[in-house]
This record gives sequence, structure tokens and C-alpha cells, in this order.
Amino acid sequence: MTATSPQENHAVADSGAQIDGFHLVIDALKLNGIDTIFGLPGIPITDLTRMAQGQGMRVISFRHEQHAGNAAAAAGFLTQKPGICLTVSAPGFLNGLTALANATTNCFPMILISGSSEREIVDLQQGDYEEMDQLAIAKPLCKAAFRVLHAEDIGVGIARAIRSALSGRPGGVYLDLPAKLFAQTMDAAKGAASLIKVVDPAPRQIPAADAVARALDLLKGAKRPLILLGKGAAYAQADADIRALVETSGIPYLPMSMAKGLLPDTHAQCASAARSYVLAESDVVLLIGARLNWLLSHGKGKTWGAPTGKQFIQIDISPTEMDSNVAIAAPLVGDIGSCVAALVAGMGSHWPKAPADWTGPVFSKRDANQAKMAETLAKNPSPMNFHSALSAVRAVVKAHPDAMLVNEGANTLDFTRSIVDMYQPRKRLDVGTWGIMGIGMGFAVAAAVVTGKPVIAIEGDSAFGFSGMEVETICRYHLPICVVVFNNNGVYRGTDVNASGGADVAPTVFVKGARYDKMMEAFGGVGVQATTPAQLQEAMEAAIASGQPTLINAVIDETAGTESGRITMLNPQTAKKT
Ligand code: ADP
Ligand code: TPW
Repeated sequence: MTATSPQENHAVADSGAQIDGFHLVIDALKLNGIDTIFGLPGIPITDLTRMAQGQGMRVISFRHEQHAGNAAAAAGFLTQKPGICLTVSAPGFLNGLTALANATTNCFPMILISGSSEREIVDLQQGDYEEMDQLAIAKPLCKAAFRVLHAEDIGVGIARAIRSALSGRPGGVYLDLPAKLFAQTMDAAKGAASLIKVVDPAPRQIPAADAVARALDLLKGAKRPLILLGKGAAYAQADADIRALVETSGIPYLPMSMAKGLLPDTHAQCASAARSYVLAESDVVLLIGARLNWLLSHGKGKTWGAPTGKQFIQIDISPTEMDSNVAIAAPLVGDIGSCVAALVAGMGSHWPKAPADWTGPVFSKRDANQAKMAETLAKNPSPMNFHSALSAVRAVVKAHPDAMLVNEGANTLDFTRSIVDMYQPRKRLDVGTWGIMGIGMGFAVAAAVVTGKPVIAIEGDSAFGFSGMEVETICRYHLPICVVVFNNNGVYRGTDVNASGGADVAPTVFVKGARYDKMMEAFGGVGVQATTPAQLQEAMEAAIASGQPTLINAVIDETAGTESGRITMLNPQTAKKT
């Protein structure tokens, strides 16, 4: 179909046949290459889910909307197409909203489509079924929000939602579709002509030549340069150009957690194991798709070796990201692909490699730290601790570099991020900018559906609980997902005590010795209890070989975790003391 504007619609002759709102929504999505919906049925969208499936779309039905929303967000990150989450009105919408806000915070493109109650009744607050002014509530939590009242505007509504989600800095979009819209009919030919195939939804944004020259000047003069890759760089799918930039310059690089694997973590220039050293000692830092937010100590303070004359070059599609925390000496506004390609072209073939008196100490520090870590990983304590369990996970991921890795928890997150090497781009999905718990099963489902690859989800026992019921979804769709629950009997660890001496356990403590593996067995999947790294590794290998939904209850020493993992200092009491 060719692109057609609704204005041209008037010229289309009546076909005699009718089309309803349901089918216009489905046709508009399909016209734009969207083939999957993540959602949860109910009034008024039950028929939409049935009809979409009938029209050949994949409809993945969840047990809770938050996880459908998280799946849509992850699908958006992985495919550069907005992931679609479909919910019912008020409560279903609200359940999906956390995922929409989280997607926006992480710059993942998704569209939350919610059915809604009748405007006339909602606006007069007359008490409709699931009454709520959803559009007003969604607006501050996403990039854009639209409502469609007339069938002939469905094409425009979906086109605006797609363009808003994908263009510039990607994010979440809310699309409000009142119940009455679905039943509206119009002439089928006019309806087809009203749909819009969005042309170039994420236009390239070429950086200005003077901005490129400024960045190159700064980089050339650097004595201790560093490249920092963020999840924007992973999203951009500019992998070859990023590799060329890193290798041509010879500059050490650090990947943020979801940028791991953009270049293999085993790459000769990877400085992950010397993170503190390079952050503190570098003099010029090139940020590529990474914000200087709390995850990077806002670009200042002890982490960055302040006070120094450190200077930043920042590549970002959002101009207002510049100077948000510290001065950016060389802002490079544009899409990452175009900006990185421009830098590489500007470097030419005679660009001097990063000074050896900088890279030498960086890489020897890294090698020393890695050797120390190898000693720790080789230990085999009983019960297992995070390190010994993760040495098994690390070996499995090394043997299956194309597997997707989902990761949440506190200690489980921090240790997995630093111990498990990634080898390919966009293989790691985690708690992102908010450090949010509950993304696990939604992200895992999306990863399996979108990539068709095996998925490994490394989950703290608390983290897993947020989305655990979706193991039924995983079994229902026979997804090749291996969930590993690091079970240390509680939030952070399982040993806290009730300070009052009362009968209730401490707020962070769970039922001891819980068997999460039985949850997967309840729905026909495979459940395994693992108490040693060897058992864990064997069960993970079996899960990947069989493709069967599997949950491994990995029993971890309940004393092993620390409060809040590596961000203890953000707890108010600790912050007061330091
Ligand atoms: P991390 O948490 O990995 O450090 P962030 O989420 O903080 O990464 O930063 C991602 C950044 O990438 C955002 O500022 C966003 O605007 C930017 N971004 C996303 N996609 C692109 C793109 N295609 N081109 C340029 N910048 C992008
Ligand atoms: C939506 C607060 C951060 S980490 C965590 C919680 C509850 C769980 C840590 O325990 P877990 O991992 O998963 O067992 P481990 O390895 O340390 O034992 N609600 C939301 N998001 C966050 N981040 C929290 C609460 C939190």
C-alpha cells in the first residue's frame, strides 16, 4: 500500500462494504509493520485481541498488564519498532502505566493502547464502568498521549503514536481508544485510504560539521581519553561504526549495563574491570548514548576524581540532555549512527592511538582485577554464594553467546553485571534507569518472542516475586526461557531479625527454603533445585538444549547479600553517616 493522507480520502469512492474500528486499528498497526501485541483482554478490548489474532497478528496474553507493558518496552528496545501493550480501562490501564513510565524513563519506544469508558459519562463523572480520565493521567508519565474519537481518525492516531514513540529520543506513548470507537463503522475503501504508513519514523539527525570538528579537536588533545557506551548506543544499532570508533582511536571504553556486549566484554580495550580507575583518572570522556544521571554519579564528585579539569564530549539525540549535570565541552547532537560515523570519517586512517602511558596502566589494572576475580570465582563454598553460582552462569553464557540475558535483583543484579561477560549487542536487559524490580518475566517473554533465541533470566528471589505468575504465560506459549532464582530467603538476604523480638519475621525476610521450581512445574514446565554450581550449570545447559520452560531454584547462602547491593549509600541512614 502507498502512503495516503486522510485528506485524499474524499477522492476515494464508496466501496459499498463497511469496516469497523476494531479492524481499522488492526490494519493500521499491520500497515506499519507491527505484528505483535502484548496485552490482557477484557471490556472493551477482548474482541480486538481475538480479531488481531484472527488477522494473523501474534497476541501474547499476560496475567498482569504491567508485565505485558514491560514486554512491549523490551520489544521496542530490541527492534526499534514501538512495542504495543493493550489493556482494558481504568485498573488495567493503571497496571500498564508503570511500564509506560518506565519505558519513557529508559528511552524505549512503546505504545500503551487502552480501551476507555464513554467520554460523555467520564467527563461529567457520572460513574461509568471503570470510569477514569485516562488521557489526563497518562500525559505527565509519557512522551505523548492521544485520544481517537472517530473511526476515520484511527489512521492518524496510530501514525502519531508511532512517530512520537520513535522519533528523536524514543519513549512511551499513550493512545486512548474509547469503547464506542471500536464499534463505529465507515466505508471500507475510505477506511483503508485513511490509514497512514509512517514514512521515516525516526529520521536521521546529522550532526553539524563544526560540532564534529570541536569533538575531534578535544579528543585529539586528550592525554587520558575514555569512551562510555550507554543503552542508547545499543538501541541505535550502529554496532559497526561504534566498533570502528573504538578500535581506530585505541581508547579504553566502559559499557553501561545494557551496552555490555556492544563490543564483547572480552575486547582488548574493555576497561570494565578498571571502572573506578578510568572514571577517576580520565581527562576527556566521550559519552555515547549514556546520560550523566545517578548511575554515573552525575558526572561529578569522588567517582570522577574531582576536582580535575575533566572535559566531556556527549553524543545524544536530545539537545537538552547537554549540560544537565555538568558542562559539556563538545556537545554532538544527532543520532548515534550519524555522529559516530562522522567522527570515524573525521579521524581518517592516520589518527593517533590513545597514549600508551594511559592505556598501559589501565589495562594492567584491569588484568590484575580480573585475576583477583578469577580466584574468587574458582572457590566452591557450601552453601553456594553469588560468586560461585555466577561462575556457572558465566560459563553457560560464554557457551551460548547468542542467548538473551534478563537480570534483576540487588546483589543478584550487581554481581551478574560485573561477573557475567556479554559477547553480542543487545543481549542484556535489566532494571535500567530506575533500578525497577518486576521487569523480569515481561522482558524475558519479549526477548523470547522477538528474537527466537534462548533466554536466561537471573533473578533475585524478591525480584522474581514481582512477576512470578507469568511463568504460566511462559509455559502457555512454550517459550525457551530458563529462569534462575537466586534464593537467599529474602530481600537482599535472609537473616534480618525483627527488632522488637515479636513473632513476625523482619520486613526483608521470606519463607525459608521456598521451592520456586515447583511454580514452573505447576504449569507443565521443568523445575530444578540446584545447591551446587555444577548442578546449576547442568540444569541451565539442559534447559537451553531442550528449549523447555525451566525454573531453577538456586539455593544461595542466606547471609551472602548486602543491603541494597552496591547502592547502600543511597539509603537515608547510610547517607546521613557518610
Ligand atoms: P545508560 O543508562 O545505559 O547510561 P541512558 O538511558 O542514561 O543510558 O541514556 C540513553 C541516551 O541515549 C538518552 O539520553 C537518549 O536520548 C539517547 N539516545 C537513544 N537513542 C539514540 C539515538 N538513536 N541517537 C542518539 N541518542 C540516542
Ligand atoms: C518496583 C526496592 C530494590 S532491589 C529489591 C527491592 C525490593 C529486591 C532485592 O532482593 P532480591 O535480590 O531480588 O532477592 P538479592 O540478590 O539482593 O537478594 N519496588 C520496586 N523497585 C525497587 N527497586 C524496589 C521495590 C528493591
